[in-house]
Parts: sequence; structure tokens; C-alpha cells
Amino acid sequence: MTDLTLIPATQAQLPADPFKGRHLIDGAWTDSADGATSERYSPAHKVLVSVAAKGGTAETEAAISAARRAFDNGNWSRSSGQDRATLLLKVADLIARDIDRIALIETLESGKPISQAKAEIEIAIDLWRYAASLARTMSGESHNSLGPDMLGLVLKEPIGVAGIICPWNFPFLIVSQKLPFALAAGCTAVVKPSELTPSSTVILGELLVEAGLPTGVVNIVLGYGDPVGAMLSTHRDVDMVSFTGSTAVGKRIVAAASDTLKKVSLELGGKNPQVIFPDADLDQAADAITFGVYFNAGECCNSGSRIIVHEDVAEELVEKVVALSRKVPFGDPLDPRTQVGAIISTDHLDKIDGYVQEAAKSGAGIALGGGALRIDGLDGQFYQPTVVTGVTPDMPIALDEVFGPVLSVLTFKTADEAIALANSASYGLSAGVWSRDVSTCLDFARRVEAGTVWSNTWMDGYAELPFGGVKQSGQGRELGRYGLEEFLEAKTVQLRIGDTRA
Ligand code: TXE
Repeated sequence: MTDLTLIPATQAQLPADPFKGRHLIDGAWTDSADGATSERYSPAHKVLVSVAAKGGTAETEAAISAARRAFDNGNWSRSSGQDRATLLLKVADLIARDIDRIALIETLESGKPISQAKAEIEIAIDLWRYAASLARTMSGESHNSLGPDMLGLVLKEPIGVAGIICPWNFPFLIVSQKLPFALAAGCTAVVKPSELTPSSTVILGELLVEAGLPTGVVNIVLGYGDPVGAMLSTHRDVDMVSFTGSTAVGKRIVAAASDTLKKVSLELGGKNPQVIFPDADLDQAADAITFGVYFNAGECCNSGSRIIVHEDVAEELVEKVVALSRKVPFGDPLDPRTQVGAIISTDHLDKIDGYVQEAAKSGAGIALGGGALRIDGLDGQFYQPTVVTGVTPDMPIALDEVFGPVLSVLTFKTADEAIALANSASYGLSAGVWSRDVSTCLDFARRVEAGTVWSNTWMDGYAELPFGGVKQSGQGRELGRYGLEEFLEAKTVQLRIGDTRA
């Protein structure tokens, strides 16, 4: 452990008072009717950093009816794309103005490094700007070849009220993968951030009000899956749900939504394989693997946590990854040098460790790490950079989403075997391939079951490119034009031309 790169507690001041979060319902900031609140302690410092109103059925009902009224009055849903784009661009500017305060609360609530929180908010700003461009360019279809007396139109209309349910791992980024696209489409929304990281979404609400968004178009209800998220999934005035979180909750939402047959869009995490062929540039691969597994402490749906490496180069690759892992700065998230911060909760740390210990008991090797990490001067929960070798395909660590800074290494002999291993998990979010041969890369890309394939790179993302999963990683897509489509409905209009008495 001593040969790791550790960043001790900084002298950075924690805020004197916790952030106070209230619901935004029909344009008003409100506490819960019963006065209920929930407290959040920083996972790195164990200091109270926020106190949020805890919403119940009354707040959720009020927020949904406000969103319904705002949709039906048409002030937003029938406004021009130009007006919607102007507002989204203004919001982007306000986020940029307030980036430091958003990043600080994000870091305090989630335990992620401050530099990473800022980088994510920069990406979020780009998403608000990109969504503004979609608001102005979206269009339907016209069909002029249906015969001499018929013109067909396909109009794209906002789907209605969107329920937006977000997780804790990238609170500001994930709400920005959904909300600006919903708004660009003309939808109204009720947003529920994670109970663990509500505050950056509250700040976003303040900025939406400041930007002049009409009352009731965006409502924010703070609180838990039960009842807030569950009500969004069942309520007949919510027309679609866009959810990011666990597969278990995603399935519950689909079941809950079935009574009203509302559309459900799901981003549910992954168990993302990276296949390394023997002709790969191993230094480049090791570098990307190291980044891919420790980014956001591995609490990342795109974590490249499952390495499937050709047996001829396995030992060399693992040595390189272990050497690089020792150089990654783990420690106080408030220190700008830190690249890996705290784990979201003690329960989650136990879950991560459980996978590692179980693998070790079943015969896997621990090439690095394998336990909780002490950071000088901090009381919070941290986990060591961990590399597990000799993993076999049936081990839970090879199949389940560990969501921690833990790399599993499996080996293969033939390309067919590698692809079978890659496809053996129930997830299908992203996958990677490392080879200098473009045919090898393309063959893999075509045969792997994943929503995104990275070839000789890992975890790049662009607002223009759709993101989402197959199999149990979800349904629907975020980002790109596809991200807008999730919030649109097609309406067919048939126009008879000429003598309408015929
Ligand atoms: O997620 P939950 P958790 C995975 C990751 C992690 C595991 C558990 O493997 O270890 O999920 O994390 C709301 N109806 N991911 O328990 O519970 C909840 O309040 C409607 C992958 O924190 O799915 C929160 O706002 N909503 C992932 C949101 O769902 C409900 C991101 C996510 O919480 C609800 C996070 C219900 N019945 C975890 N119950 C990714 N895709 O990146 C809870 N919620």
C-alpha cells in the first residue's frame, strides 16, 4: 500500500454551513409539507454537507400536475425552436458562470475529485448548447409520392411530461444528458435527483428560473425512489420516464409503467469488456485501461473493468497496468491533484470488497490492492486500486457490475473465444478492442453485443454520438439526434388535395 500515490487531507475549507435543498414545484421553492429532510455527509470527510427536503406523495403529485398544466398551456410546448434554443443557451452560460459552486457541492456529496467534477460540468455545458442546436433543426418528414391527390406529413411533437430519474455517480452530467433534450423537444419535466447527491440539481433549478424558463416547465422533487420515483413511473399524467441507475430498479420502473404504457428509456450500467489482441500497442492499451477502471473510482457505467487479454501478452499487460496504477493519485477529492476520490457509501464499499474477497477465495490472484484504503487526515471510505488476475468466466466478479476501482483480468487463445467471453455478461453497454489490425477491430465491433464500441481508445464521448445499451444495459439512447427522439412522438397527417368531395 505504501507504494501507491496517496493525497492526504488538504487544508481546503469545507463550507461552514450545509447546503439547503428545497423542491421546485410550479415555480416556487418549497419544503416538504411534513417538514421531512434527509442529510448528506461527505463520503470523503464525514462532514454534514447538505440537508435536503424529502419529498412525499403530496410534493410529487403537485409537481406532476404543475408539469401537466405547463405542458397543456403550450407556453413552452408550442414555443418556437428559436425561443427554446435561446433559453437553453442562456442556461449553458449560467452553468459556466457558476461552475465552481456546482463542482464543489458535487464533490462534497459524491466524493469525486474536484478537477473531475469541473470537467464533467464543462461537458454538461456542451450538452445544453448541443441540445439548443437540436431545438432549431428538428423536423419531421413530408411524403410527396403518395399519389396526385395526397400529401403525407410526419410531424414530430413533444411526448408530454417527462419523469427524469437520476443516479448519484454523475449527478450534474446525467441530468444534462436528459433534461436539455427534453426541453429542446418541447416537453415539460419532473426531475428526481438521487437522494445521495441532490444539490447540484437544485442549483440547476435556480439557474433555469434565472434564465426565465416559464413556470412549471421544470419541477424538481427531492427524495427517494419510494415514493417519488415510483410515482413518476406509475402516474397517468407522466408520459415517459427517462431513468439512469441500476438494472434492478430499471426493471421495477418498466413493470410500474406498464399500466399506463408510458414510454421508458433506461440506461442501466454495464460490465464492459476490453479485448486486447497480441498485436496491440500494449503501452497505449495499459494507459487507457488504467484510466478506464479508476475513472470516478470505477463508479461509472462505462468502467472498462473487464479485461480479456490474449494469453501471450497477459503477463506483460498486467505488469504495465499495475505499474501505472501505483501512480494514480488516490485521496482527498478537494485537492486538485487527486484523480480518484471516495466511495459513495460504506455499504457500497463493502459490496466492492465482497466481490474481491469472493474472487480471491475462488482462486483468483490479487496483483494489486484488494482492500479498503486509509487516507491520512480523512475519515471517509476509500478503496485501493485493485487488479484481480486469473478470473474465470463464471465468477461473479466477471459477470456483475462491481462499480469500484477493481479490474478483472481474463485470458483467451482465439478471437472466437474472446468474443464469446465479451458477450457472456448479461449487460451490453460498451466494449473495447485493442489491435493494430483494422480488420480484427472491425470484426470485433460487428460481433460484440454493445451499444458503443471503442477501438484503440476508451470512454471518449461526443454530444453528437448516441449512447445507450443493449441486453440488460437498457433501452433507448441518449445524446445525438437519438437523444432528442426519445422525447418526441411522430404524428402522421394525411392531406387530400384538390376536390375534397370525391
Ligand atoms: O441505484 P438505484 P443505487 C448501479 C451500480 C450500483 C447499483 C446500485 O452497479 O452499484 O446500481 O446503485 C431511484 N422507482 N448503478 O442503489 O437504486 C433512486 O432514488 C423509481 C448504475 O444507488 O438504481 C435514484 O434516484 N426510482 C448506474 C435512482 O433510482 C427509483 C448509476 C438510482 O438508484 C426506485 C447508479 C423506484 N422503485 C447505479 N428505487 C449507471 N447506469 O451508471 C430507486 N430509485
